[in-house]
Amino acid sequence: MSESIGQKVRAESMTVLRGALKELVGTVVAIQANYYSVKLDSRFAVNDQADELSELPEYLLCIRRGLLKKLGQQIMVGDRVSVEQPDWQGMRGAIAQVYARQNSLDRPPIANVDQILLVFALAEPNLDPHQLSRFLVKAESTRLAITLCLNKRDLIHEEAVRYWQHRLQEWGYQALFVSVREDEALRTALTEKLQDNITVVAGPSGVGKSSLTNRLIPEQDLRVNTVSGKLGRGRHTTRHVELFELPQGGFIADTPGFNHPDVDCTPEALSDYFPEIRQRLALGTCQFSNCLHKDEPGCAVRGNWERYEHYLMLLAEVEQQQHKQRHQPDIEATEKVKMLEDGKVSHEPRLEAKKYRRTSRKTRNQAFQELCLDLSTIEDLEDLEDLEDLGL
Ligand SMILES: Nc1nc2c(ncn2[C@@H]2O[C@H](COP(=O)(O)OP(=O)(O)O)[C@@H](O)[C@H]2O)c(=O)[nH]1
Ligand SMILES: [Mg+2]
Ligand SMILES: [Zn+2]
Repeated sequence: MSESIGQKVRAESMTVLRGALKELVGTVVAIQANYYSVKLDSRFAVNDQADELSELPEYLLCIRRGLLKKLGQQIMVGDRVSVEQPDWQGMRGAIAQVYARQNSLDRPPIANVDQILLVFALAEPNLDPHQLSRFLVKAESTRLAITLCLNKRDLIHEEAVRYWQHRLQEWGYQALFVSVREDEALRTALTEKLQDNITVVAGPSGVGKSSLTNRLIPEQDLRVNTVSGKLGRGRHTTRHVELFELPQGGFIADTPGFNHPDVDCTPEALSDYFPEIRQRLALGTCQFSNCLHKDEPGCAVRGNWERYEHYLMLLAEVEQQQHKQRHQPDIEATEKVKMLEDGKVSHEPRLEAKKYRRTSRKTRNQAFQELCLDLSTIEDLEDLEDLEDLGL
């Protein structure tokens, strides 16, 4: 009647934008020294004088507010933060608040990770089922969601693709088959998995992790996104952890590859990292609650499934590790010394406690560290505050 739909929508979006801009919120995408590159959630603000929408810079180079420093509040890549005192012209700001983290990983140091994109190649290098299993178990032990992506589809026949598809389905994984080199629609194929998530890419070297990441990020973002660029340093060093924004929303971080992750969980935890075992235990229970599914009677897991053999091999490996740890000369760590009522001292092995201990966050972080290997922690150059005095 009076208002056109267009006007109404515009008025509503202005209200939303006004609301959003009461607090500037964004995601930390890179850190260097005491500078934090923050990707803002909203790209537009209402210009007060003209009452018009004006476009803002997407990224602000921020320092940390003094109070956060005093509180010892660390800021990580992936953190959600609020920004104050924006200087739109100079594209600067100050981080005033860090929102609670959903999770955080030690290496690479990234907060609020939603999933691991595990990349393997179907050929060059050949897909080794044992290596894939090892990576999958390692990834599962972080408890993050896993997307398995098999690359270099262009190098093998369609028949072989179907073969792997079926085989991995039996393992409990719905893998994506792609060719980073040839798929025109690569981005579309991955959109659903990556959209609005923080994804960390992992996998052996040479499988196409960096090629994949680079294909997904628009060229101009590779340039503007970076703190190091603004500080006049090189963009891509291995020590540098950086989230790149995806056109469809969400962020992705590449990691360097390596080939043989250590599986270092307890023997009791291992079964939880196999979808096939989880599935079997959902349908039936083993006779013994502490069943390791090896040769115990009444086991619901043991059987004729492909990766049972992988499970047994990894179980032997983690049992051996545990055995080594228990027989370390450090008695304090492996024995519980107890004073008995009659004054005698008993030495109990600490086995029981360990056995029923759940995988700690620490262990999961370590798992992730090894999965992504040698991205060293960014040195937090807290002492170099004087750079701020230079007006940076
Ligand atoms: N044939 C083929 N080669 C690819 C594909 N994706 C990547 N490569 C090649 O695989 C090699 C390793 O790629 P890179 O991205 O460096 O692997 P990363 O070590 O996992 O990061 C490079 O020579 C790429 O050009 C693909 O889909 N098909
Ligand atoms: Mg690489
Ligand atoms: Zn069992």
